[in-house]
Amino acid sequence: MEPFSLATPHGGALATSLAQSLHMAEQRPADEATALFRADVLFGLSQSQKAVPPKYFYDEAGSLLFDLICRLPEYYPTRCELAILKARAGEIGALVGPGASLVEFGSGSSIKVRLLLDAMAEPAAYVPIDISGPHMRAAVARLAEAYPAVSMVPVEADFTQAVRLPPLGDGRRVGFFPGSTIGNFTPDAATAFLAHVGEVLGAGSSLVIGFDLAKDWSVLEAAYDDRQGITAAFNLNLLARINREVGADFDSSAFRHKAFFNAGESRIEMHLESVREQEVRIGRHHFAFARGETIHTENSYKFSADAFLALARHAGWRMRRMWTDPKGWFAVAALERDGEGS
Ligand code: AVI
Repeated sequence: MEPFSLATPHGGALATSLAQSLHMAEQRPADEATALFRADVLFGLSQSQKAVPPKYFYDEAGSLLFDLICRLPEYYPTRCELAILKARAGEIGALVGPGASLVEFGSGSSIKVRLLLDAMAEPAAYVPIDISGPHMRAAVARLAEAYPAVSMVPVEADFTQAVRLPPLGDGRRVGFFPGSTIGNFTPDAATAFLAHVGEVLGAGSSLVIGFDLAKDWSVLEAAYDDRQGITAAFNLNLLARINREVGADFDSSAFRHKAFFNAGESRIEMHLESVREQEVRIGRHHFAFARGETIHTENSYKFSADAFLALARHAGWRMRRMWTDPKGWFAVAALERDGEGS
């Protein structure tokens, strides 16, 4: 099996093997999850470019802040993607066919999935996979009321790790990976992840995936540094979480949010910049920060349609359809596993 890199800002460093970790991530006890978090933080802060993987943004507060980000006037991806899904839901439902199970990777508040469930003929099951258990369970409870005929099978797991699906019967499986979360992986990790998704979903599956398109940098930078400071709070919340769960002594007021477009890599980078020289302690570990030094917390890649297609092809998927919003800022693709289907 291919090695599979977690979505660290620099990728590869936390490479793990799917073969080694084929246990169900949702069975991981809380203390084991905390030990992993601590190890990732210690490792990340020991690098010459300090870094913390973006998956740790999403504790309860971070998930709520992310929901607020999605409603910001500057943060266009959610609005553009919703517009595409609304306009194309019928076409997507027809492509998927009747009786399919919908598997959402990183489901969050499970809002966009309603558009697909409404458009699908007799969906059999909805399987949200998310690292933020309480947030996901609240969302699933709301969905269960609205879709009583659909089995709700939430899986509390880190979807960047090896995940095994619960038994879902014989129907077709359709993956759903909206929001351009694929852009939070390095290109190599994105390819490995899409290949992994193909293996998780199995033969005959398809994947509906959203990805953000390259555009004017001023639009991009405003979307990741909003005027209300919500994205800054989202980024800084990571330090509060590290303090609380890992026992660090970060002074959040001594760091500031920084977001910029790296044109060479076609990605927005988010960092936390130290506003002064300082030292941070985690147990017996000490981390020195120079003034202006940063912790790299997230990459958000912006694709051309061709670049995305090439990436998907390397991962064993072929394009069936692709749609964009009227401004051409965001795209949704319907992919199908190579060598299968019509
Ligand atoms: C989840 N992900 C696709 C978001 C993005 O746009 O990269 C996370 C985010 N970070 C800051 N704002 C939104």
